[in-house]
Parts: sequence; structure tokens; C-alpha cells
Amino acid sequence: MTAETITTREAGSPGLAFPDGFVWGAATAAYQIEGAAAEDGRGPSIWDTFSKVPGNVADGHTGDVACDHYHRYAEDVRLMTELGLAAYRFSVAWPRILPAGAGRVNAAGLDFYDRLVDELLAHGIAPYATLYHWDLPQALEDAGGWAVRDTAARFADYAAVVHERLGDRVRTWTTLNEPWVASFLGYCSGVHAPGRRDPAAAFRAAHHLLLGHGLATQALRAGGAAEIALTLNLSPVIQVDGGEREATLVDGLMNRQFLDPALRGRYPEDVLDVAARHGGLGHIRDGDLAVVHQPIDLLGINYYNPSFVSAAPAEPANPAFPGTEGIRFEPPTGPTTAMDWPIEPGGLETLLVRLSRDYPEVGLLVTENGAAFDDRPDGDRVHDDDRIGYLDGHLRAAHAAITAGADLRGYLVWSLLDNFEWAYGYHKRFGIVYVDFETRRRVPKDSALWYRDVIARNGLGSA
Ligand code: IFM
Repeated sequence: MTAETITTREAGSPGLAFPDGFVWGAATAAYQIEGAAAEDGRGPSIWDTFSKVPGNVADGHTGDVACDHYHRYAEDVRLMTELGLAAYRFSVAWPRILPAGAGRVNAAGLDFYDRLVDELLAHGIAPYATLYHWDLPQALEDAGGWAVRDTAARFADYAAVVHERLGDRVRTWTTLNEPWVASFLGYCSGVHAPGRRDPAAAFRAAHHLLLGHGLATQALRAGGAAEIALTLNLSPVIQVDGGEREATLVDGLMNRQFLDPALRGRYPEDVLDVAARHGGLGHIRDGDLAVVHQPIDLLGINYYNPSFVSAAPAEPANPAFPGTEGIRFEPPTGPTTAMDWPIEPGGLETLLVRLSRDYPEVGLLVTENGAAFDDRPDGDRVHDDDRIGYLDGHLRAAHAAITAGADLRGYLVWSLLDNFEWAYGYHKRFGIVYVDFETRRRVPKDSALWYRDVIARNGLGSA
């Protein structure tokens, strides 16, 4: 992924057909959409706590009500049906199932996902369940959070409880969503829950998340799970001044720190060097990597943009990347989304081709890709041509990767609904369906109608 170039493709391109059986879907996450934060026995999560501390989330927004999906899930499944989705990726809120993280199981929490799964199946939509999308039960954080080893074992126990209830109907399971974000934004830069600023804790958290993935995968397999995935946020790292050293280090910290243990059973040496200088390696015990390195069926890829770096000797370390003194993270120079993230569809092609070359044994699934823009309703419509352009470009890149041999099985757009975008609150809209956060009314945007047509023809029309 280092010293690579990114392919640029012309707009105004021909129609493209995807392989038969290619899975089209959409993704969400529990804390971002469910609301009902204190209902039916749900316990507090680190995001409940974090979002209530003034200054942590824009305008003091919280996930207390969010899209109210907990009560409106049937309406949301109807929307999915109208779009023709084959799969819906949602996450299970750990504190709904085990309000204190371990011990007592909350039956009402399991009942909610039971209803959701049945509703999806009744409409012919495959449920893809993610077990951890960042809402750690607060009680476990109080006991040390992901920085302590015990949390990995508790995660596997929780995975077994959920699988026991839903495993007869859910085929596809994802253990973790974006462990880099959970560990380095949560425990190092502190811009995500639990808001800690301790690089050593972040490296420990990363390892315990990976260990939790391995233990949960064992528990899911023992229960007979059909298909198991790990989802990573991956970003090709490009060195703009032509060198390679800085890009390689950032690639290690963001990408290979998770890819190599999970898919090869070892940490990259460059990552171990940085971790050793930030708290040491005492938390990595003999035998851990064999547990982490479980055979999995799918690698989930969340791709939004590449990263650009350069050598800059006076630069301090980036707050989310320990050990990056002397490396500048370059701001985008071309078009960006409302997140100020560069729009570079070619990065997805680069990434998919690289993954299929370096980790050929695992199938690939885009579990998130999408963009925030400043959408405004116009009567009953939301004209979001910028999002259509973004999605079209990225699907063309995905198609090019398939043509080049990548074993890409499907594409799940982020996100079905506008939702709680973490530290940005409700200010950033990623949905293909607009949500009015006063009334909770849903309005499919033009991109949703466009996506419905893409799904119906299993490909892109000519533009
Ligand atoms: O909203 C998030 C999601 O929770 C994880 N992946 C990135 C998305 C956009 O920031």
C-alpha cells in the first residue's frame, strides 16, 4: 500500500455489470441509529458517558434518541425493501444484551434483535450482524476497558450469547468494526469514547481487541456460525514527496497492525518497534497470536479515502499515531466531502488489488463506503448529485479491482440513514435516506433512488 499511485478514471463512463451473486446492501451501527438508550434494560455504554461530557460532541448531541430505529425498525426495513437491498449490516449493542458487560443477560435486548432479524428475513434481506461497533458497556471501561486483557474474554462470552439466540437465522457475523478507531481514537487521541490520551493504553487496546476477535471467532465457530468476518478501516498511504519511509510507518500503524496478526498470525516489526517505545510489549503473551489468527471467511473493508504524508523533520507526532514524529499528514488538495476527506475513488481499487495480492486466502467485502455532504431537502426530494458521483466513482473502482482479479463479494453503502456521526453529532449526513432529526421523518435521497437502480440492474448504467 505504500509508494503506490492512485488510478484516476474519467467521469462519463460506460455501463458496467457486476458478477452474478454480488451482494448489494447498506450498513448502520447501533449507537448511531437506535436511540432508546435507557429503554428495556439497556445499560450505559462508553458513548453514553462520553457524549454527555460538554465539549466532546458537537453541540452536545448524544445517541439518546438518534434515528429512533429501535421503535421504527419495521419502517426502516420497508425502506430497505423498496431499495431492493440483499443485505443489511447492523450492529448489536453489547449493553442491551449484557447491561453490565458480563453476567446477567437482558432478555428484552435480545428480543429487539430477534424482531429485527425476523423482519429482515420476512422481506428477503440477509442480516449481517456486527458484534462490536464501539459501544463498550461502561462497567467494562470502569474495569479498565480494552486496555485490560479481561475485556477480550468478556467479548467472546457476549458473542456466544448473541449467537446462541440469533445464529439459527444470521449467517454472516462480523466480530469487530474498525479496531484501529476504537483503540487509537478512543485511547490515544481521545476524540472518541472513552476519551483517553495514553498511547501505551492504545497499543494494549489494539491487542486486546484483536484477541477478542480471535476468541469470539472461536466461540462463533463452536456455535456453528456459517460466515465470519473482521471489518477494518483501511487507507492506502501515499507519500507525496516521493519517499517511502514515512508512508510505510503510517501504513503499518493503521493497516498492517490489524491485517497481519489477523490474517498472518504476526505483528509487523515496524509496529512492534513503536509499541515497544510506548509502554512495551508485555501485554502480548505467548500463544496470543495463534488465537488472533483464526481462519475467517471475509475481510470487511471500510474505505473512505487515502492518506497523504510527507517527511517534515520538525513535525510532532500525530495525536492518533504514536511514533510519527517527523511525519506530516497532508491536507487534501482536491475535492473533498463535508468531512474534508479527499474524494479519491482510485484508492479503493488500489486497496482491493493490494489486499487480494497480499492476503489471497480471504474473501473481500466492502462493509462501508460513502460520503457526508450538506444535504438539504427540497420539498419531498433531496438532490444529492455529489453523493451519486462519489458512489458511482467508487463502484467503478470496485469493478476495476474485480476485473484485475480481486475476490470482492459485495458492497454495503454507508449509510442507510443519516445518523449520529460520533464527535460530529448529527451535523454530518452520510445517509442515502435523509432523516429529519426534529420529526424523525425519513426521505430517500436521490442517491437512494439511484442505488435502487444500480441494484436492480446489478451494475452501473452508462453516464
Ligand atoms: O460513521 C462511521 C462509522 O461508524 C464507522 N466508519 C466510518 C463512518 C463515517 O465516519
